[in-house]
Amino acid sequence: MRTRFLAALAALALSTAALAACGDGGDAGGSGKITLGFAQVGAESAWRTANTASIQESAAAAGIDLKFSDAQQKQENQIKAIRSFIQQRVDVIAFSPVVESGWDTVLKEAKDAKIPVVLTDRAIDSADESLYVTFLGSDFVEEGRRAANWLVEEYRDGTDPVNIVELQGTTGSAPAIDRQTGFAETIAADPKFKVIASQTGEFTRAKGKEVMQAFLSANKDIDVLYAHNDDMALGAIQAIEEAGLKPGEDIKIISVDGVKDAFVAMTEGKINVVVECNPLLGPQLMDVVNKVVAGEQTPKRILTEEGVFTADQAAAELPNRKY
Ligand code: GYE
Repeated sequence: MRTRFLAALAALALSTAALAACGDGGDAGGSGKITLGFAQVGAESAWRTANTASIQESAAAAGIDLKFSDAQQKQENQIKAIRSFIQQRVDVIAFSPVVESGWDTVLKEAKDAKIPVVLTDRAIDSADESLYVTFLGSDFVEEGRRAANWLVEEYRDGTDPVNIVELQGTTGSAPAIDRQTGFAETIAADPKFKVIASQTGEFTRAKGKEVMQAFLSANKDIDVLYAHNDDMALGAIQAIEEAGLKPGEDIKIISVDGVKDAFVAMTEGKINVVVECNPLLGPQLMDVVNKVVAGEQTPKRILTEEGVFTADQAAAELPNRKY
């Protein structure tokens, strides 16, 4: 009788230990694996498609149970997804915030439920840094500076005004805000550079084309297009060609991301320069998730390394592009 009681006690202790090993979030998948809830922005661009694939593949490779949600570029959908991850008691929540502000309430809920949050790709604007463990992604202000540095160099010798139109990313998103800031602060040193029109193209091809058409009909002398991502630049190229102009020549084009199609356009001389932004964040994210669950320290900011490619480098680089 006594042995049976002790055995039962031991079994109870074991299962309690197994439960504890699942972390504060519990074993939401019921499989003993780490469960990661990921709230993606949407599927607005080739960059995003590559980012999603990287996260899905890396989760599978790391044996992490991934619960994936696509917010279709809507903050309310991301908030819903995060609340549902909290309810399911996942071990870690990661997300790429569609816009910068308005996250404190839901992230406080995650914190109260003791579920760690990792920001990937895009940052939030919050005074409370305790709401997330780390932010993994690019330096978008630096990308804006790099875009402008090419322009400054390209027009170094002239004194004529340089009329720039800007296709911004999703309004209120970190990459749109920061890419505009870095670019503006760099061209401000020379008054010949003038941003004559600036509007959102929501990071999509269709909207990039539509807004470029509007820019072209409202402005006679456009020298340069600065697009916050490749998809908008590729849409704009169609609008420029349909207006009977040569992209890359009549209008110089600067873009950000570095997806394959943009490299193809560079080899055709239609885009002049691309500032790279790496979407392949999956492996680093899984690494962070494993560390967070193991209770290890991670740096508050993890930066991705990126380059700049000009049209004359495009053909050689194209076969190396992974997205
Ligand atoms: O540049 C754009 C995408 O947040 C860095 O989002 C990302 C941006 C990327 O839609 O193509």
